[in-house]
Amino acid sequence: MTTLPDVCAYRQQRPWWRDAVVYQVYPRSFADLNGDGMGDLPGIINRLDYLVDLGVDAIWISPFYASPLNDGGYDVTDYRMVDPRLGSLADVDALIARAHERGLRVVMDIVPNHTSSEHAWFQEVLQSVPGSPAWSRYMIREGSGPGHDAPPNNWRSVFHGRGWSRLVLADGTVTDYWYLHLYDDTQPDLDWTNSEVRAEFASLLRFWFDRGVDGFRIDVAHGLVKDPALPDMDYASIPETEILGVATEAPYWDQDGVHDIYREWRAIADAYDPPRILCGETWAPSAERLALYQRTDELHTSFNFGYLAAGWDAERMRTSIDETVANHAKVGAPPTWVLSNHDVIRHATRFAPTPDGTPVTGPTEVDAERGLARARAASVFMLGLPGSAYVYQGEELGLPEVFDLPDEARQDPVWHRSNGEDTGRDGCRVPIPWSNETPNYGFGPTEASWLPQPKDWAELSVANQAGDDSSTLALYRHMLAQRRCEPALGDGPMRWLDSGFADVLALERFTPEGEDPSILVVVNTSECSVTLPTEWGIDLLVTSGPEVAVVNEGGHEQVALGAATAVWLRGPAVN
Ligand code: TEU
Repeated sequence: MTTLPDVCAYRQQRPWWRDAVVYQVYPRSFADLNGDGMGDLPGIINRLDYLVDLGVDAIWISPFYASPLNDGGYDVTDYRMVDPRLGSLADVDALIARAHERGLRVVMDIVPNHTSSEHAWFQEVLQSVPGSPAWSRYMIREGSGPGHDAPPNNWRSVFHGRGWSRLVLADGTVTDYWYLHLYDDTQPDLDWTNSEVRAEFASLLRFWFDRGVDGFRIDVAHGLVKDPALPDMDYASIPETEILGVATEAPYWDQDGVHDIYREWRAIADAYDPPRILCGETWAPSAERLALYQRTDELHTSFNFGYLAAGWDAERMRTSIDETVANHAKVGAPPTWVLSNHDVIRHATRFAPTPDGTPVTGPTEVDAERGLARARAASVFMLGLPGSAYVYQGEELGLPEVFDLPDEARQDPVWHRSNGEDTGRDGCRVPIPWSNETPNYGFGPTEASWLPQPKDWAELSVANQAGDDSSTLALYRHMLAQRRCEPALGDGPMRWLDSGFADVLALERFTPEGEDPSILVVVNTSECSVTLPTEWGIDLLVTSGPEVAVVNEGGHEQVALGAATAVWLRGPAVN
């Protein structure tokens, strides 16, 4: 067993989550121990040493509750039970214990916006007469128009198609009522004005906190409360550039009332010793609105999707960083950063150039090599930003998005609901290649794999990268080890430096006390090599790729930073 080295003494003085690098495990695709082709909790336990060697502080595990898996586990039938295909409650206990022994924290995922339609509460709806108390736990409303055969309003599902489905009871009675599902029609939205719903989720938090879980990532944290007037949504106003269409103003997103729920949850989390943490999957229309969720009596952190959406574009990255840092400072919260997760195209592919220069929003031809160089640079830059950050399983291997999955293998409801127009999110969920051996690269002990892996993944496997100093895995390990012991990194101040080039972002990280060396975090998003100012020195701590050299111009040593490359430089002590 290996244990995580302590973070530097300076950082030990503040709560872990302010600096943490949190590794997202998508459990079905991480490691399969029982050989059924689906990753499981014992598989995660088996790979904890890998995560310790990688140097992350915590793992966040996407849902492993009992579920029919219509939406990869984000459709929960029983929030107190583990999907038997993934393990048992005893496995959760063992996972927490084994992780804690190694110094790793464990964050679970809670899904409060909706349940599965197979959840006992929704089954009760289907068995009872209109207006029964069971109905008031969900967003069920009378249909409009003659015969009530039109939905109550025009809201759409994030997964394409209508956001409402007509309620048909278990005995086949077609009612005048419709239920809201902002996602799949097997994911009915709960009604958070119902006190039983509130009490149940408070009880669920305690159930898992009592077992030792360190915190929760809250699914669709911005969506629980809906405008009670249910006004139509103005879909025409959503900008075309809007990534995923969920960070926009809507009568079902980011309603003020949602903050009351998190005040209640924070009090629950704070009552534990050590206090448990809450992190929102919060899509907000602006950095200002996002920061409100991190007020001192609400969530500890939220995902910062504004930065993810900024892409590989220096100007947009800089604007997002400025807005994020300024707005988080107003509420005293650390910013967070993320580039990939189980819902978006992996950033090694998303940032890749395309033949006609159009952004990668779906299957397309890309320059994968350039994409990987950019992704590595983007990650080096992100992990130097102030606050905490998320790493999605496989990004430390530089995995690309898998665009060419056979249609019959696809499982994402987005694929089915869009009639194949939107290929969905399966391409970022392909099981991890651990070894370089086929059939499934050590994902599990049999040939089975719930999604097929590409033929050329042996070279991207952990086994192949582990001994190669130039690999993406080696880069992440080195970078995370440096980040742990540099007081100026993690949470703390930053200031911009002028690189002299619009496409080269440079910032300085330092401790307010100024006793420690500052760290310069620099990324070149252009396609040309640039020479950095002499004053920045040549003490290279981390380099994202091979195109970094120390050159001597006119007797001064300077760093020449290649295209699509990022570095951390150790600067002088500030003050
Ligand atoms: O995602 C919230 C969300 O709205 C999007 O990220 C969404 O998945 C995407 O737009 C679809 O194209 C969360 C989970 O992360 C996601 O996996 C779930 O499917 C969703 O909630 C529903 O629970």
